[in-house]
Amino acid sequence: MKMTMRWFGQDDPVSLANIRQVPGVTGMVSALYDVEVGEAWSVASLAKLRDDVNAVGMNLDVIESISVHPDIKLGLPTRDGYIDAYCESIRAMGKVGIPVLCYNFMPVFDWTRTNLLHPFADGSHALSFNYEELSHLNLEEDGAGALPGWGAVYSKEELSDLMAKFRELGPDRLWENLAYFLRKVVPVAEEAGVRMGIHPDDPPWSIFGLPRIVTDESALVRICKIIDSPSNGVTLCTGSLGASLSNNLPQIVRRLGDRINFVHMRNVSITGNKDFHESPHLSVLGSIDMYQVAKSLVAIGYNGPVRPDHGRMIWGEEGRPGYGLFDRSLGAMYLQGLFEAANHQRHNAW
Ligand code: DNO
Repeated sequence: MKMTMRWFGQDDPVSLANIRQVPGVTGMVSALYDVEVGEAWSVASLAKLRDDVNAVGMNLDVIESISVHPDIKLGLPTRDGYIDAYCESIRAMGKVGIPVLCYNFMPVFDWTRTNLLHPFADGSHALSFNYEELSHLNLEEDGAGALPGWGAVYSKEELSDLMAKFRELGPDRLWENLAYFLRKVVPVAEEAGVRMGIHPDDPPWSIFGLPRIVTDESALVRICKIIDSPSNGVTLCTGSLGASLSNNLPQIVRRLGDRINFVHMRNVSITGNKDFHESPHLSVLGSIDMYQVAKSLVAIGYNGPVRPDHGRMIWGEEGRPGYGLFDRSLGAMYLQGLFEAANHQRHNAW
């Protein structure tokens, strides 16, 4: 595997120069943050991003993400124009030589938490999710700002309208719209030499009555079967899938095999039915056996990008929730230790 880290561009309080100093991290995961959802990404802007990353001696291994316009998810007549733009962005990635694209197909909201400052006894904090608390939120009345992390994203009217449309759409038509999208974009990705990896829904269950379909092993397998191509793959996110006890991560890794195009590794502590908080990466501090995940990835011969996912905020660092430098760096080192051990165990007879 290649150890990578996410970088949110020039406005990220964590600099490329700092990430470069994390031992073993060779690749960067990034995106263009000044393009409207639905617009095509230009070769020139992507080449500039790649050059900025190359200038510190690292590779731009992954684009996370190019957002899928809601009209595509809703299957509206306008979707074809947005899909054409998406294809153009994928072609631009190919031209610039960026091999992996992470995207998601979640309606309205991407990752969802009820608290961005869940406190730990040691003074650090992380993100958490409580189903009961979520069910008391009335976003149509209070706006998206009532949901931590989604402040200024939608106006109240936009939000009510979108939520109503997706509730009416339901999961079956969302599946149809995902298939429609994949049938158009995957051939383009194949030609461009880009491997796509759909990100599981986070958390992996329906929220606010909105359909969420990328939640478990059978959904991921179903997606891979829509088009049987290495360009139509999965982002294995341990923290998203692992928030549900019914997801057996080592089994999912073995079942998906070479259709895993990207890996996010983080741990969660499950504290109740649909309740969890994020935890440090170590297996003993959360509900996920991270070594079993690393071992399974080594067993399938995974050699693509891996990134430490959300860290806690520690040592007084302030910044983007989940994306400080310090705890993610500890995560990167721990994860590399796990992979080193798993590789030895597999390849050397002691
Ligand atoms: C959260 C991330 C997600 C991810 C998207 C991919 O921290 O893992 O926001 O980037 O779902 O499209």
